[in-house]
Amino acid sequence: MNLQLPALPFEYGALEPYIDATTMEIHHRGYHAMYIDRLKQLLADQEALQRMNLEEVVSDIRVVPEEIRQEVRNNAGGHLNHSLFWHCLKPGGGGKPTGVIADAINSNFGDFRKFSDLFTETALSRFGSGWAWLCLNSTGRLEILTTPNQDSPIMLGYRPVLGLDVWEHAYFLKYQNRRVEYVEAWWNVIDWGNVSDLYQHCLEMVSRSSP
Ligand code: MN3
Repeated sequence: MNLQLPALPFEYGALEPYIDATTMEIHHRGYHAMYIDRLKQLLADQEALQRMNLEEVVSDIRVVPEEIRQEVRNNAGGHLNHSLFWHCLKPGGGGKPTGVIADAINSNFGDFRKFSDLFTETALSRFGSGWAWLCLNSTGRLEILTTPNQDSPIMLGYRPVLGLDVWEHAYFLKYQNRRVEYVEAWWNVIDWGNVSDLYQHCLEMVSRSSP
């Protein structure tokens, strides 16, 4: 099980002016590291769980003893969700997607504008803390969904390829209560190359797991 804080391939300030350096540092070195530290404590004497990968644990959370299940759910989700969040960001990103993900978005949602409008609407509709996602469902189709707290789409049988953190800790320092401005800014720092590669990988996994 990989319980390491993934290094960011860019400086904390590299996503300015869209996401500020202080927010990035607190988010990565503070929040994400905290989820991992707590998960290590929770799993310290759970040898069977340690032999699984984290996606397996999360996809069938009942394998976790009931007394630690909710906390493992929160912190494992926190680790997986943030690892994907960083993976989908890059300085100078954004614009329209290219590659296989572009064709998939067009065929699932009509065009990029319809997709981005629906994704933004979904991110704004999340009441309180949570996430918006672009995921593959079990048949390999793309779907947009939202999860509360640190729940992972993997818990619902989806494979996420793009995730947006809409917890206030992700934007409050720069945008205060203006989630809509944060979401608009985030479109400028998406790493569509990484999203497209992950989509391709997940599509292969889906076709391998179907009969
Ligand atoms: Mn967060």
